[in-house]
Amino acid sequence: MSTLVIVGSQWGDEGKGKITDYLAEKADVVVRYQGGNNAGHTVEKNGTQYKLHLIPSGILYPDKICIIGNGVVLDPGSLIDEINTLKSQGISVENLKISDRAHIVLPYHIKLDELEELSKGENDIGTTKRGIGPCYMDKSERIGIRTCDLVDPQSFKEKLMNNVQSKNKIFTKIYDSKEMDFENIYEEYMNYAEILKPYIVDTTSLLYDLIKKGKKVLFEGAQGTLLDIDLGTYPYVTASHPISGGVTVGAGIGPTMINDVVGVVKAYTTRVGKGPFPTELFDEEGDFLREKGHEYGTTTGRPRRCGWLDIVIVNYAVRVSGIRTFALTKLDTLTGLKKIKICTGYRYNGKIINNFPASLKDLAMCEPVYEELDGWTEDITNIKKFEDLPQNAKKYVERIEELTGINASIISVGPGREKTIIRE
Ligand code: 2SA
Ligand code: GDP
Ligand code: MG
Repeated sequence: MSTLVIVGSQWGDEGKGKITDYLAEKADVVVRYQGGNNAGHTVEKNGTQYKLHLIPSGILYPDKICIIGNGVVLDPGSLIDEINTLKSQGISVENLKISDRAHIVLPYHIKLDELEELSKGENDIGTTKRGIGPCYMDKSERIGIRTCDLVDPQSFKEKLMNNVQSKNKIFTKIYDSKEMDFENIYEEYMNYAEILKPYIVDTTSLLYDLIKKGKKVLFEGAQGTLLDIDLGTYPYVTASHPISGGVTVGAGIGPTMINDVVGVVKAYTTRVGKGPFPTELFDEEGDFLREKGHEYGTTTGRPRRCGWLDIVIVNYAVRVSGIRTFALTKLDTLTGLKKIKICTGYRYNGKIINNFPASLKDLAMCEPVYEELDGWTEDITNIKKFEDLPQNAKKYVERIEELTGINASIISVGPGREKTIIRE
């Protein structure tokens, strides 16, 4: 049995897509287990960039099975666009499988996401406005509509009718907004059902059989540890479980079937959306990271907030996801900086703490404690062996390893597959 979880160790956009695509070469199956088309995973092959939102980052290999698990919230229109875009780029989606238990995102979820954000004013979360939170809300409220309902016109009609009626009350009475039209949504989604039907299967039994047969499976996390609804910087989080524990419920397998966890760590930190970010930079060094690292949202295009690497956060991710090895990405972005800082702890009430606090009030009182390392100027994007990296780049990686007790077994120095250093 060989299964590996690929989890984001910060606030997302660590390069999970690149690492999943890289590791998928030696795998048989790639599974998404949470989130929806809020995610934007970029994969680069032979200079062409592919932006994936719902489809697992194994899709560029024609022989890999790509599974959208039950824990994903699926916007059918967005998925069909993604399928069509991939097909137009010559990528086969024949091996795509969609869980019959995945909840579907409906237009009223998107409208609610927009209205809720607007009504929060200054206190908005900074969501991607893809309807993700409201869809998971319906799931918890037990009024959600799943893919198995979508392909059952009678069941879909009844559930949709009830939901449109209740959502319309919210739109008109709470938000003073317009009603949505049931017929339009029904027709649109019946078309989607027709297109997606062939892909919809019981993915939990499929996955179980594949693992039992010894197939190699990757579980591709979306977003990151600090965006987890339970363990992230609540309420500035997404509505799902990006951490490795999310795999069991989101893919429908038992914890005994998970063999290993790799944490994807960006060599610095970014965050898109609102919420605390202790090592955020507001100066030209922050701008340097944003421009050199092209730190703009893959889904929304929003500029990402940038800051130094925060070891408190990374160690927290190691603990809550059981990370055993790192894939350290975007080391090349740091090239050219004279000095590079690493946050090794927080100063809180005159003491140094190393644990990430639950309360945002406490977090606001935390001041990062930095260690400063010398930078390097040499281009590292074509380096294939760790030994060949500039001395100071090696020192930076080794210091991260010392501070976390975890080895960076993969180091990424560029967006392409070939820009990857593997350490034996
Ligand atoms: P949501 O839409 O309800 O999940 O938003 C809640 C918070 O989760 C954050 N979030 C993300 N953070 C980083 N990357 C994400 N994907 C896109 C990307 C983001 C984009 O790859 O760049 O394009 O803006 C992602 N998805 C959700 C979000 O910013 C909120 O803080
Ligand atoms: P994900 O959501 O974790 O998959 O990350 P995104 O795709 O949203 O953002 C990561 C961005 O960095 C993408 O544009 C990738 O192509 C790019 N990227 C990934 N690894 C590297 C790397 O090592 N160096 C550089 N320069 N870019 C990288
Ligand atoms: Mg992303």
